[in-house]
Amino acid sequence: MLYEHPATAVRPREQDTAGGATAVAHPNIALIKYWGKRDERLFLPRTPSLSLTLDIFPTTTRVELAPGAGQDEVTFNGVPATGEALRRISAFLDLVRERAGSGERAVVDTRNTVPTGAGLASSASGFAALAVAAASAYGLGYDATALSRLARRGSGSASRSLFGGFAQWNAGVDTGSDEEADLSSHAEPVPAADLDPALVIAVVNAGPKDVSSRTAMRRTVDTSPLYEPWAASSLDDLTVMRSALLRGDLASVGEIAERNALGMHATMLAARPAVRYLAPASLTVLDAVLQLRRDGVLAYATMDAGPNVKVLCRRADAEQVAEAVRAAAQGGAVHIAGPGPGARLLDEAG
Ligand code: 2P0
Repeated sequence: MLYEHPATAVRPREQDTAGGATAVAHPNIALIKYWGKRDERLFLPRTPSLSLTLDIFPTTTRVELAPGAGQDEVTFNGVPATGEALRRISAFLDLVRERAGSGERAVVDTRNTVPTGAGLASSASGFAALAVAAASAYGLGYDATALSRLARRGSGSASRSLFGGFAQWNAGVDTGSDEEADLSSHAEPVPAADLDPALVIAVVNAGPKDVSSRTAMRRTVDTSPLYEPWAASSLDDLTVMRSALLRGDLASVGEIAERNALGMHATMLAARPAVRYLAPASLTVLDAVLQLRRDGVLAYATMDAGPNVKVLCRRADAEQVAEAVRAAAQGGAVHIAGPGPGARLLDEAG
């Protein structure tokens, strides 16, 4: 072992902060879904989407420049990333390096707090945290809007996790210019009256999915006869939901979210070959949500590219809703989330 003089054993603080940064971001759940790209390279969506950023399961990511290293080194919860996961992170860092005019590789340490096998996607919080940490480590000096655009290039839904509470990801303009499209496609906060919302997440199946959302949305756009009608109605859903949010009308917000999600699943079921994420237990939870409504509780379901069901309700009703869906979720875990903060840098003290 090399002897280190005590004075040099601890790296000077300035050196540590100059080429490294740590960021935290939370997942978001779309109430108006992002389903389909019009440009796969730039991650431009077919339609705008609207989400709620959650206050649970944050991802914390540290990016440290590694002068002289030949390649990026990435760990997820301490386990080295390889293959496609490593390639995606490295490709994203290439974009950051291109903008920063840097050739330096990085060491990326990502910690996800989603319980193992919770069956909840972490690409939104993951790429939002990575975008914020990498932009800072490479000295890009981006504001939240620029960071949202950047996060979009890692995973579309990550663009929304830059903002807390309700956020809309704009599809962006189509003028024929890539630059104008890129600049205009980012998320922004959505004004809302106080809805006191909660999302009750019923984990129906925690296993990995057969078809990735990226593949499934591409297949849906390419082959589903129901895709265009859903995309058109999704634009209307967005407009109506924004005014429901403004007047604090949780029942309307919930109704629109539920029909938008069911419609998205219908587009996939009609794809060729069909993509079916819903499991028998998903339908049992949907039945429980209907029963809650019959009992006078405002509860509305939404589902993403998987069998788990998220139920929008009032915070005050969340425990009751959780109890009802727990019975229906056939042994799966149930989590209660509220509105959470946007992605942010952590100072060195954490
Ligand atoms: C959403 N989903 O709006 C929709 C609803 C899943 C269903 O965004 O290809 O992982 O990385 O841009 O963001 C999941 O898609 O896809 C997603 P890419 P992403 O939340």
